[in-house]
Amino acid sequence: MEITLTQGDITEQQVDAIVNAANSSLLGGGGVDGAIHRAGGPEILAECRALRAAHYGKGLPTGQAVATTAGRLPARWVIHTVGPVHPDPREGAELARRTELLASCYRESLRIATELGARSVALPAVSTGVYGWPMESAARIALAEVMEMGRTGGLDEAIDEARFVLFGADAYGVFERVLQELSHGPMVD
Ligand code: AR6
Repeated sequence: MEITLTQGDITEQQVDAIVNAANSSLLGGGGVDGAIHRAGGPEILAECRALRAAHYGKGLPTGQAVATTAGRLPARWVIHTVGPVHPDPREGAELARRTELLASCYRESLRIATELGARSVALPAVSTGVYGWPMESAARIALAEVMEMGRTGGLDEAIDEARFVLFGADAYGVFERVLQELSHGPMVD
């Protein structure tokens, strides 16, 4: 499995599965979620409502993931995951607990992608918008988790490409630097 980085709009990615930074309600919102529902059309929301009526009466818990159709998007599936809200620094131990939940979003999303047979997956920087997670910290958690899964989770055979799609040059630059560091150690001038 290759980890790649792209700057752009996740709804335009030609991949098998697109990961959505959703909320527990699964009924839409702003940011990536709003863009995915707008571009994908009402079929996605209809499947989300059906999931709420069946298995997720109380909503999708933070750190978990679930798949629906991708509607009109150039992908086969949308995998909805719910990132954690970045904790207030005064909340102490919450940071460790929520860091694990953010890693879990990527783990669960890629596990479901593998179950579906998706060979290429586009991933957003979950929790870095409305949920307030600082980009550098989020990049480390996301990239470390996906790299680890590539090494130990059997993904190397199952998935060809995990493509992080970053909105804007700043986010792209942070992911690029962190990926370089995690792969080869810190950049030296
Ligand atoms: N393509 C790629 N990245 C995007 C796009 C896009 N079209 N649009 C925004 N981003 P957010 P969260 C970036 O807020 O923090 C929603 O209302 C954005 O710049 O979408 O997990 C949900 O319904 C940021 O870096 O997700 C939830 O209520 C990253 O995607 C809540 O927001 C994530 O930002 C989830 O908040």
